[in-house]
Amino acid sequence: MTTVRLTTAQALVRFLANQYSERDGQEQRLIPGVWGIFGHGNVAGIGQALLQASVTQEADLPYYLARNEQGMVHATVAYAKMRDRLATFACTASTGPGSTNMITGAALATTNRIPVLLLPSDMFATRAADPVLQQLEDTRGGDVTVNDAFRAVSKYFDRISRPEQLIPAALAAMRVLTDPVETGAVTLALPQDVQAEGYDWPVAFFRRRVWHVGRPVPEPAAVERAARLLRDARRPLIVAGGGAVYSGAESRLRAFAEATGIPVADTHAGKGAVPWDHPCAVGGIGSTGSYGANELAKEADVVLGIGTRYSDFTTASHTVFADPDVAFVNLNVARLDAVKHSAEPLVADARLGIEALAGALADWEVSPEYRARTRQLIARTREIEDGCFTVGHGPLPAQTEILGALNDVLGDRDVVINAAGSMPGDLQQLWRARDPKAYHVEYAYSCMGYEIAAGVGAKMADPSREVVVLVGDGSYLMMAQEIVTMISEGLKVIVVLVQNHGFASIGALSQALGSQRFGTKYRYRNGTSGQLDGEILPVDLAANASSLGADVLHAASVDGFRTAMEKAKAAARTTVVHVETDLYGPNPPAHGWWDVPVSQTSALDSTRGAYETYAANKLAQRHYL
Ligand SMILES: Cc1ncc(C[n+]2csc(CCOP(=O)(O)OP(=O)(O)O)c2C)c(N)n1
Ligand SMILES: [Mg+2]
Repeated sequence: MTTVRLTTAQALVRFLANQYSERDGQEQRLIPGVWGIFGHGNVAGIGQALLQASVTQEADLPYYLARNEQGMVHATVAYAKMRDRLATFACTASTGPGSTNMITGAALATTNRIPVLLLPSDMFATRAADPVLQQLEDTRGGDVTVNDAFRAVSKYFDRISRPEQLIPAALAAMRVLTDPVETGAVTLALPQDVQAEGYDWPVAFFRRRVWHVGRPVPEPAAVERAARLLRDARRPLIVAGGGAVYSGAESRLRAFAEATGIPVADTHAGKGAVPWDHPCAVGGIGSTGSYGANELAKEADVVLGIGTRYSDFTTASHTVFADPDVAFVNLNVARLDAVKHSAEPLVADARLGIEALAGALADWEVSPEYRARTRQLIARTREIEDGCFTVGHGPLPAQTEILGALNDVLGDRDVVINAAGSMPGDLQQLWRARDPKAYHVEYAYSCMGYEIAAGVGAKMADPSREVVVLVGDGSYLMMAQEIVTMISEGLKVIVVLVQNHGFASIGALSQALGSQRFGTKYRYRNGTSGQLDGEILPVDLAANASSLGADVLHAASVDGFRTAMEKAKAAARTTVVHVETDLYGPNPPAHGWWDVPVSQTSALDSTRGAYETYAANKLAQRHYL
């Protein structure tokens, strides 16, 4: 056997540079680069290996420096999401805090089912100098380290305590990353001494490897059963989720909807699979869903879920589908999702599954009355949306007016990114996406701090698109530092910073649940009440963004915002558009419920009142059995 002597880290770098993914005959690099922040643990191991690779050109694996380890995982998720999960990055972090900073990112990746390869550094395998700086000393066991916390949020975890363990572990990692069912965070913990240890590696370990990303075919009998259910349906509804986008099923989905007349509602991850103005598109569904989609969901007798995991926001906490006899057909590559709500499962790739259903239902369509009903609901929905865009609120604009203006000024291929706060809900109802990559809202983990870091990854994934990060002041304060990475990497991103001095989202939720917006404003502590409801704080987030290297534009009105956006689009550098909006809305009218429990017993009138409403709403909640 021909071998080559390398350190474990050098071997890993060489291995990663030779991995490819392939779907439908199209190959691309699976891991085209490595994000990192160095410290002890990786500076001399992976750090040396990456330097050597770039100096000697023995491996093509560029290195990108992030400012926060959580941020680099978010950037990686955004990149992989834009690339339909066919490419991702590796992320290397130093021992202890550097590594555990990645855990939130890992959880986000796994929740969203997006591949990321995490390489936290770990304690000495030899334990020669224990306890080393940043080492958790656990009296329960000598092999416990902080990296064990990754196990709960990783789809694959291994600790490489000897160099040769890397061979099976690296292969397993690639298997999981490229498996549409299994994918998520993959973590290989790398003890710092093992990273630097030399070993004679079989040369074949480094050969070019192509990981075929499959399209599992549906079982003919399952197609038959699913088609039978749909044929009998009088008021069917499609719920399009992220799986429809990741599998590239958009054109099939449009054609299927057109041919059958089944209306298509979308989740955050599925928005844009069918363009907003398509005759079958009825908009977002669920807790923050649109009027039309939720009305159709109430009446639906058969729901065809395509690539959806049915989160509580999608089902309005199990209330949106209200027909007592509603039945489900779930087309999903993951059996986990296919069987949800006692569905007739169609376990398959979304594109192939739709093709099969289209074939089986070629001579079938919904009634003309149902098509008319859909048209009528779409028209009413449009009126509601247009109303949100033109409320004429003052003196500060309403957020919905800003979103309306943004919708106007952006092109079909421009990407909007968002994750947490009041914007995801507003966007799910109001955003008019024509392209599935144009709507990039992370709403599985809804992680504050994703937005700006994700802007970095999305722009890297497709530099030909304008990337627009929508970020609230709360999320901005949580993680804005990757603006510096945009500047250093020369990535032009537009950041729309929506300043409302607190949490519009959780404030409104708190109010609705009887908690009186307690602790949801960024205010001075009030000497009289003792609460955080004093004067507005003298923070200047625009100055902060400017200090990080971005160009900054201010907008004080909707028209001013349009002008600023035109300038930002014309700019070559990362530009932050700072706009103040009213913390109190108005936001779009709610057409769905979200189950957030209210205290059953309370000394406060507001809570007692909210509990009565809660208990009444709860009556509509059901299992779909
Ligand atoms: C990391 C994280 N912490 C807490 C939350 C809970 N949370 C959801 S929205 C929100 C407030 C967001 O504030 P901001 O970004 O200003 O948006 P706004 O609600 O004002 O639109 C909070 C605290 C979260 N989603 N993520
Ligand atoms: Mg805010």
